[in-house]
Amino acid sequence: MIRTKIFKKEHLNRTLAKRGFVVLDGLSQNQISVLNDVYHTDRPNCSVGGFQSTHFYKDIEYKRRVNRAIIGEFEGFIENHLVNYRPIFGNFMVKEAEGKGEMPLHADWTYVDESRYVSLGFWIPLIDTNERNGRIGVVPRSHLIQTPERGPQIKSPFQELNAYIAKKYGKFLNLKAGQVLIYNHKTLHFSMPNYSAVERVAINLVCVPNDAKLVHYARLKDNKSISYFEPSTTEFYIDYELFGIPKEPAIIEDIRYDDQQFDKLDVDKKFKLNPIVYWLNSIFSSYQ
Ligand SMILES: O=C(O)CCC(=O)C(=O)O
Repeated sequence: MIRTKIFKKEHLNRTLAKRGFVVLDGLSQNQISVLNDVYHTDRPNCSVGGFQSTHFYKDIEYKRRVNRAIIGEFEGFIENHLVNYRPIFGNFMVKEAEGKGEMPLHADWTYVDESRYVSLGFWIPLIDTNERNGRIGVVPRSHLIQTPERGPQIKSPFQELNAYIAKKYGKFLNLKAGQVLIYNHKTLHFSMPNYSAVERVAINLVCVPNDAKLVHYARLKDNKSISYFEPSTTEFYIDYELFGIPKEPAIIEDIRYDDQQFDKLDVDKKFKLNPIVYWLNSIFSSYQ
């Protein structure tokens, strides 16, 4: 049974359950400027000419500082809005100025046993976002049909249809600086390239229920299996190296895994909306 009391406010529980995401006001101007300073202070030089996440930097001390600062700034927010959730890992998501940096449609990694718990992603831009500077988009209701094992190198069953789904069912959110998109980690999302002359820095913070054990899946060996881990501490995420083999804890189990790709018919069936809702969605191109 999935615990449904995630937010203190009942209407937010209903919206999250129905759409897979909610948007709330979050950071003050002062907090935005504190976090901007944290981002810039002693930042390793890691330009990749598009999108980058500080999660994948090699400088562990920088990642630790970033994580501590983000969690520190969100403690009050989490206390005010959520019931028994804890933040486990925060990092910056950056779209370089005039870079390509499109983020294709995806759902985030699995962090908990999703047959019992809901884990949440927070995404917070530090500047106002729009169609030119790397705004984020979500696919409403996609959390209802997601696969439970997601992680590095595990192919999404939607992968071949990313562009189709984003175009037909995606909704852009023109979030203002400091606004918080909170989404079920199963919710499909994507973001646009940053065509503007200003770097777009956003925060991603992972939150899980207090009593949920952490889990991690990754494809490490071959095309037929994925490896299952139970991270014993949140240091696991700080230490993580992009596509590397996690050092701790040891792999608990290799699970047989066959790629499954949905076709357009499956997808349309799964995402099918009531025609009136579909028509309204196409008129209001954004929830903001
Ligand atoms: O920051 C972005 O543009 C994309 C963010 C994203 O996809 C994520 O946080 O998982």
